[in-house]
Amino acid sequence: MNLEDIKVAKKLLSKEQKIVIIPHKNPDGDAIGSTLGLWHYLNNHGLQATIVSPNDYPGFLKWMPGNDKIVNFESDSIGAKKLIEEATLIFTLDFNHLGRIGQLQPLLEEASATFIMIDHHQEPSDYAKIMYSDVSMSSTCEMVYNFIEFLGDLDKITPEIANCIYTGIMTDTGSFKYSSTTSRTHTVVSKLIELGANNTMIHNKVFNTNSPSKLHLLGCALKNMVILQEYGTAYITLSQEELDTYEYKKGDTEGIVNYGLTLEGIQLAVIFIENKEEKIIKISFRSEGDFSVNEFARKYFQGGGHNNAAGGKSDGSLEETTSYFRKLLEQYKDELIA
Ligand SMILES: [Mn+2]
Repeated sequence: MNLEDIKVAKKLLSKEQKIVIIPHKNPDGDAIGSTLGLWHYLNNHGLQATIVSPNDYPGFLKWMPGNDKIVNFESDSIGAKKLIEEATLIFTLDFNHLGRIGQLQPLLEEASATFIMIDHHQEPSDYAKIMYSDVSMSSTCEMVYNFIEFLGDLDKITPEIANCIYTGIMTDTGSFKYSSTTSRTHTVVSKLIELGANNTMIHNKVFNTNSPSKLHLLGCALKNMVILQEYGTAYITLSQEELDTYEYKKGDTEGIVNYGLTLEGIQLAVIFIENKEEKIIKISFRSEGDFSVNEFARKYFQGGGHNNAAGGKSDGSLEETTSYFRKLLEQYKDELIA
């Protein structure tokens, strides 16, 4: 954020505003942590703000303080619509393209509010008056911390805010191990603990709430894993039938894709998940090193994300999608085993 943007943001927040904060569809720890962290900050500041989520999110994120105040568009579309129409200021967090918010897209396109974007994904589109976009950041939560610092308010970070922001940094960095984790990330996290973040509690709430069926689903996924050592690639499939067998709930497949990368010599890990209702195959990509799954997902699977973590989808069947994927790998053989 440059000085001019900080000045404009300060000015906007010094006036009475009707503020709406929006995370992306299928919000993850970073999306919910950053929106709630910012929400607490604005509220404590005496500003009127509401979070509107495009849809529901996993239970392991619902312990965060303020969670019960989040308006879910799917269960209260009339209320959500009114909030967005009447908003004077809209923050969009952890995404940079209005195509990432599902059914909220037309509402935001027509909104008369001023937009502020805080995000760390590539290729931001141009809809915000203030664009705090930085792909070098570990997480949007780290950027919300910076945003509060830019406004000169680090001393206003309460334990609630610290817990929310810590959660998003932790989940987006794979517990501080991805290459996006910098010394600055650790400095921020250290500050957050000083300010009251309870790191042990957060790890327990996020990671130690598995259900037996979720672990059984993980077992099924690992059994299904196909290892293509000659391409440095491992992929997992989960059919709708398998999801149903193990009583799949939102969030149950989160993180499974990463297991492929724990194999020696594997650079690219992918999971293909059938969604009969939406008639798509949802895909997550992870890579180690230089292979850009962002480019790969953008080019072939209607998606994108970061260099080492991206998502996409396919309209074909599970079998069609994996055989298309296997064909594509031939072109990338050299890159993948380099
Ligand atoms: Mn993020």
